[in-house]
Amino acid sequence: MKKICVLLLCLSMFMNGSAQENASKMAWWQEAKFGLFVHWGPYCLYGGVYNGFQQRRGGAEWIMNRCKIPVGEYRAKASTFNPTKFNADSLVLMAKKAGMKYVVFTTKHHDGFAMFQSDASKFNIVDYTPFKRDIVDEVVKACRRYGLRVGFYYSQSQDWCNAGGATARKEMKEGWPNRDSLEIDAFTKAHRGAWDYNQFSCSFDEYFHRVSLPQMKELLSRYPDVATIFFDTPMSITDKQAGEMQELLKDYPQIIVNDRLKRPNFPGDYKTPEGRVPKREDVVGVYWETCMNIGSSWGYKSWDTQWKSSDEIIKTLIQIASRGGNLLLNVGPDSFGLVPAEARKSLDGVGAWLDKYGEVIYGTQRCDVVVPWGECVRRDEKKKSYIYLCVFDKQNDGRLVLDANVSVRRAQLLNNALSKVGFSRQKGQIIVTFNPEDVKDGVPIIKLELTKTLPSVKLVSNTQKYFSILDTD
Ligand code: JFZ
Repeated sequence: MKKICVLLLCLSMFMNGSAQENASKMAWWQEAKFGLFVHWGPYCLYGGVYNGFQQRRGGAEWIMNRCKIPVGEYRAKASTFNPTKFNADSLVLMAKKAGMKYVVFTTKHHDGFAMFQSDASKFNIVDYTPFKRDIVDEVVKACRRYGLRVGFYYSQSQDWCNAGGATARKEMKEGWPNRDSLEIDAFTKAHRGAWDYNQFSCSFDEYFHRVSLPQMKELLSRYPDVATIFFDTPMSITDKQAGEMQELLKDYPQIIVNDRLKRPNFPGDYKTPEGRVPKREDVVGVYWETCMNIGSSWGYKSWDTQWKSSDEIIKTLIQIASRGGNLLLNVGPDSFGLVPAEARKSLDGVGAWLDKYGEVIYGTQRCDVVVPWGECVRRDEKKKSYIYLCVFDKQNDGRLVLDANVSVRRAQLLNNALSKVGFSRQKGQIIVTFNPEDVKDGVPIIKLELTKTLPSVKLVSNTQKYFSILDTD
């Protein structure tokens, strides 16, 4: 009996230990809340247009697959990639000015082109183009220079130009009106999504050990300070292969890994809902990050018009903070290496707002006070807890009711320190009154200082809970 008690004690100490290690590893990430996603590669040369046709569906970074561009033709296009106006400092300073604390950069997307020098595949920015500069290296150094952490997006399974890489099947009707569409659809059906013989001239396992695993080794050995890895579309990678990839990461225990290496046995450190703010009940007790486009495509789309405004992004940031997550907001640089002006304009507005109201976002916690007129965000400090009331309801008359069993010491309108805010407590509700006329700059935000700290929230990663992430774009 005594031996069992000792064993259980050791186990609980180990579990607590790993939970504590996890919490410290995730601490910067939970504080950061807001990062820049960058999807960039030779697909930007098409801008979502092939043979004069706008691709009919999906992100422009998928154009090779959507339009079934032959490997040789795509490689030839990629060999002209020469983004002479690219400046890593400008990209990272744009993120910093927007209030972003980390950058996640596509080192290799599904097309198989590496944005870094790689001995594992010469299909890369240094060896295959007139540009010859190592873009990943320039981005990493700029992030270090300006104090942002850097993460690598890496497509570990799909690779449409290196033989043996996986190829998710898409029908021609989602690409362009190719007169051979019927024949092509029959071919991709018969060849696991592939549209070019070069794509299956060897096995996936051979590809994985010739390109995928060696490139991850190259990246980790060159940049041991990389902060996060964003794997994507697991496809048919086996647990054994995923285990080999995870084994690589064991030597870098501080790296935060997402949940897309392989499901369900590799849940990673955080969940990755895509393009949306998840339901509260779907993200209880876990770390998570919404990845979202600032336009309508991850990769540069020359005819994009659906740019999110600063106000929309701010509202999304608040909604995500209220549910305890992070926002990874994506830009797609064009063929010159420039971020579209519309994206930069929206990011400038977000940065100006965060300069004033960053305390509502950075380092905050999930708040389970749900209200019909907006969102509540929680902040815990050593001896105090605060709740920020963010009022989205434009028709609000200045009277806010919260079903919250808390006691308030002080209330202030962050938008106007001179404006009076009233509060009272009635039968488990808090009633707050403020003057909406005193708010001239967007979302009214009332900061409630509580008389007591709220019970701490334990978050776990490596959970079995995950979203049904499809292997598609
Ligand atoms: C994948 C990629 O195919 C896409 O190009 C981009 O890189 C994005 C960040 O990740 O696309 C996905 C992955 C998952 C979902 C949707 C698109 N999903 O969970 O619905």
